[in-house]
Amino acid sequence: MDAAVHHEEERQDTSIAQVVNSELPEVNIVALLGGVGGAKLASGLAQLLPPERLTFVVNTADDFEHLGLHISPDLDTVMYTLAGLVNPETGWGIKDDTWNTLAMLACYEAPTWFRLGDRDLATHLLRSQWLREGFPLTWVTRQLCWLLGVPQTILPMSDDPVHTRVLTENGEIAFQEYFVRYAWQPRIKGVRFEGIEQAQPTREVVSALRNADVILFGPSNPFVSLDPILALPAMRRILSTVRAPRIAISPIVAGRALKGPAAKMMNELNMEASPVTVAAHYRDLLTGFVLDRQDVPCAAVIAEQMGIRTLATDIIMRDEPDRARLAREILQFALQG
Ligand code: FO1
Repeated sequence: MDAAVHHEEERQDTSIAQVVNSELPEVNIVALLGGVGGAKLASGLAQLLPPERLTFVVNTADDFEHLGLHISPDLDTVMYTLAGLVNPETGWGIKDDTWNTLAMLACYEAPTWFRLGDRDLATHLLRSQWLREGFPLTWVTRQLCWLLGVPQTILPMSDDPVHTRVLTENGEIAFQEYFVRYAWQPRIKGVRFEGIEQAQPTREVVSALRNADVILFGPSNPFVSLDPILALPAMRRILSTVRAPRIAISPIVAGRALKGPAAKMMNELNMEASPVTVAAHYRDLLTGFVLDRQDVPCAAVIAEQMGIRTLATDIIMRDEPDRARLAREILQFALQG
């Protein structure tokens, strides 16, 4: 490695150590997350900060009942990622899982479009049993995390059922049907969150947000991953009255989604697939916005038109060191504000 580059990296490492460990030892980070992008950011943060400083508030509107089991895909994606168990190829499910149950289900002509691995099934079996016994999802998630050795706090956004429904050109369908079964091909006309008016953010979520020193909005799909969290009663009011800096990370780079259908959805909803659209979507809740260097012209628009501070950097997380580097840059940016 070039000596100057090495020196620069050393300097950055020292400065984040100062920012995170000595200058501000009491930094509590809360990140609102959903899906694979959110899990990658969580793992970057987990490389930098002590676990007791990290709380991840995760979308549960993707949850659904399948073959009699309660599946919480976004919670599991974050949990498996932090446990070092996630399948690196898909970003969801368990690495080196086997598919014997799925093969047997196929023999019975049961639905196999939602691919449940043999090991992954254990999580759904146990979660479903505990929920049936009356334990809240927050408790179930804490138990699973503890048993898998995940020391950070993962909180479902709510213990109440919320279900994303996607309005397509062919009618309304459940989120996992849209996302997995139909591989997000139907054109969308809108989304709604069934049950959201009756659902409450949990006490744990509200308390984490009130005690946060920095609140991050992960690089997740704004419409189906973060909007369900933000649509919970009182959530927007809580977020706009806390003093902590609130920083969103763009899920869009150069007109394309980092993963999944965010850009396609924007096009179909007659919006430009751009970080400006994402920043405008959260506008009144944000104090800062992180976008990719490739979108640097958008930074000026966001800063000037919305009065939101911006950081342009490389936001594509290709590997573990990338995740830690981005997390570090985001925290430095947040804590400068
Ligand atoms: N995503 C897929 O694209 N295909 C699948 O078959 C699939 C199965 C699956 C099983 C368990 C789990 O926890 C997640 C799974 N996912 C699958 C991912 C998941 O449904 C989506 O990534 C999220 O809901 C969107 O955030």
